[in-house]
Amino acid sequence: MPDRARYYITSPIYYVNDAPHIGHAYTTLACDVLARFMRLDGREVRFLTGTDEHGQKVEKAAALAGMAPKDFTDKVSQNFRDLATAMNFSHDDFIRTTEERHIRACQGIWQAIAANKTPKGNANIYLGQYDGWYAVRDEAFYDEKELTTGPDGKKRAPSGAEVEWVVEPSYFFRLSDWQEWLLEYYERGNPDFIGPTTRRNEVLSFVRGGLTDLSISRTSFKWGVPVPDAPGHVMYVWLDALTNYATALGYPDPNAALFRRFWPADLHVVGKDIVRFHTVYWPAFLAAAGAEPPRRVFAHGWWTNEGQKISKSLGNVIEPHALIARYGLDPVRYFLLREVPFGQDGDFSHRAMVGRLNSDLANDLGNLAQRVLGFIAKNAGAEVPQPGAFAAVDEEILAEARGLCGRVRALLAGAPNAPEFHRALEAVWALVTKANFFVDKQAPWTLRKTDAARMSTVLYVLVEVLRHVALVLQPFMPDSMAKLLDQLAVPAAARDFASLERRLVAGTALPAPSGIFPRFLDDADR
Ligand code: ME8
Repeated sequence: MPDRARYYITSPIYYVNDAPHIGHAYTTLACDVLARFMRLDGREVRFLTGTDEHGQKVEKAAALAGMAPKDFTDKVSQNFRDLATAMNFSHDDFIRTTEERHIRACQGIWQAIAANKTPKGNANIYLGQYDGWYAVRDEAFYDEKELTTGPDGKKRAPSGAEVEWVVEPSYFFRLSDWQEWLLEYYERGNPDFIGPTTRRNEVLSFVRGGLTDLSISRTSFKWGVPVPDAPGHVMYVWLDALTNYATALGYPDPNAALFRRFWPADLHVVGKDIVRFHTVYWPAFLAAAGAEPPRRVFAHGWWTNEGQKISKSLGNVIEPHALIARYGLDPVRYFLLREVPFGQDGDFSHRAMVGRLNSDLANDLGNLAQRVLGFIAKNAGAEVPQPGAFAAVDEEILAEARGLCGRVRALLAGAPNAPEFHRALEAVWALVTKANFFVDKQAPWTLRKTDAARMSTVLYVLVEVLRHVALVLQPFMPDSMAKLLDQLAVPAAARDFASLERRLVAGTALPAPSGIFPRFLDDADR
């Protein structure tokens, strides 16, 4: 059973410097599947996504496009909303950091941090001067020791981003005073805070290595949230961006109903590039502001395209709308979460995509549904068959079907490695494979001539198995599974996970079946 009645999940908010690509779709897709799963599982869910619109990187992109930052961000943010619609995301809120509610939240968190002391009794914020390296692409400050010098003589951050030397007056957050507090939090306070384990280990060793104070205001440009009572200072874009997770629940209003209901976040899903911001800076900012840190941050890996890094300059950006048009939405959703273990890097290739579509979806699941439902339509009165007494083999596969949701729940929500989408889908396919064997072995087409009552029982077992599979797969492939559940005549009110306990009612009329996953034919196959 879920450990809490409520569930708050967030995706990163994406920079509006560029068009959305498959990487952005991937992270929010993972959140969408979890949000849908938890809703079906009876939890009250809040799922947030949105766009990150301040900072030097966006200001530069707007200038390059010859547009005022606000006009530019309006336009690009809309592209992310369109992506969310095209991907069938079920977010409850879409936040933009240029909204008034967010400016208020940022200034509120700043004031709360400033009003409190560090665990060592010092002021959390002090005025100083930043003399150091900054990478606009990452919107991140780097220590000299983290940089490498390329053959072109330019210094680069570990991400490959170019850095520039910055000298400017700046407010600092006394992060150095939070080092022991953070280590205590990772090790004892909340051992499940960071997943997967590889990332957890990296963060631990980074923090053990010592933390330097963090510059949290900039004075050399204007596109940001004004620091309260500090003319000329705008907030560092990461303090601004991270605060979005609180803004969306009504922070800093102490009476905000959503904040009281849903804080702290159950899960921030992020890419591995932004782990440090979410697992070092964010819990420290929150603790300094007197708010509870999130329960868990999970960092997934990086997609490449046909073996190559995805980048605009290489011209190989995978555009989600094009993928959906080519393969269909649900196959894309399935592929992204099935192909690569969540947390590891993965490669997108046309071949792998078509392999999954044709083999897992069209052959295994599509074919199972089609052969069972097609057979019933033709030979068993086009209605839910009447079962007789179940044989041991029937009981066995039915028990496996009844246990499916629990197995998937453990893989999606049980620490330490959750969410493990690929293993959850493997668990579903283990049952699909078993059901296909069951059809072959029981051979209803033979029973039709020799033992009609047994045929009816076998078919009943199969539609029940299909019902479990379709219900549990809804979060992954909502449209296709709605279609399959329609074909099983499962009423809309019986599609949550509590309804897994029910059974199909013999004699219910079944509509004419039609294929759910057409095979993908390459031009060469046509
Ligand atoms: O970092 N493979 O925004 P961003 C997998 N605004 N995921 C990828 C990817 C790839 N090739 N490319 C991008 C920011 N992503 C900040 C976040 S949150 C408070 C602020 C995904 O537009 C991945 O989730 O650069 C990564 O963390 C995110 O996009 C970065 O998006």
